[in-house]
Amino acid sequence: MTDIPADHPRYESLLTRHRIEAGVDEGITSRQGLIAQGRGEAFDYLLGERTTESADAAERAAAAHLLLADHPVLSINGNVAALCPGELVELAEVVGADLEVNLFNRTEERMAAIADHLREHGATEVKGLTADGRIPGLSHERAKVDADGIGDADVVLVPLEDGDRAEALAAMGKVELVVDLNPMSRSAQSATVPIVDNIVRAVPNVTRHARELRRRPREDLERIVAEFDAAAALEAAENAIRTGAK
Ligand code: PTJ
Repeated sequence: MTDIPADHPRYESLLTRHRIEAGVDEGITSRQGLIAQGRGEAFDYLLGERTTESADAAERAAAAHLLLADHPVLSINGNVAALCPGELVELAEVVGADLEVNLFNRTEERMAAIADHLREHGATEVKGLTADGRIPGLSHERAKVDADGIGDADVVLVPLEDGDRAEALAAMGKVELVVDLNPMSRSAQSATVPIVDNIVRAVPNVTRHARELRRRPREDLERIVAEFDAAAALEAAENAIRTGAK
């Protein structure tokens, strides 16, 4: 693999791409994950590869939801595991969430490889391998969840999710925090909180907000959640793509 010079104008983007390639080589990321990454990169390029003001507000609202939750769960797929495993473990610790491996293209080998990878990055418990729960309305493999994980969660962070599954999870009545660079995707459209930002920037920023908010009274968190407007966030993201607005 060629070294990327740190002064390359798209250094971060190329580094992220290499993490996905390594994920495929290690059996963590699916080959379809490469295509998903390409789609994401195109939107990130149009967004200026930065966290917009509206994405930052969504990340703050997501942090408030996670802190208010009775049982928050962070759903991990093959792309997310390759891109920011340590950052997800840290967020789970700060908000007291479970980590659950939940794959679109589920194989036992990838489930185990991702769970091991998360443990190597500090996770103590990783859910998803029991698979004794189901998401109603989806075909067999894609529907599998842990009954005491996503099955029981009231708030779920679902990054880079297929639209179909995001909608099915939302239909279960869960508060769904979606990270997706495409504001027009069905996942972003069905989210309680759509975060239109790159997962590598979004997760550390949700953690930063959670650290800042965790000592605040419950009423403050409830107000942040109530004031968040998902439709306005999607509109602001689309506007940022079209006009370059902050
Ligand atoms: O590991 P698996 O088997 O669960 O499969 C995961 C993928 C991502 C392959 C699967 O869920 C899939 O096919 O997803 P889609 O339908 O391609 O959707 C992925 C969405 O995530 C697209 O809207 C992309 O724009 C967006 N996306 C891609 N990379 C990033 C991203 N959003 C935020 N950060 C990224 N780095």
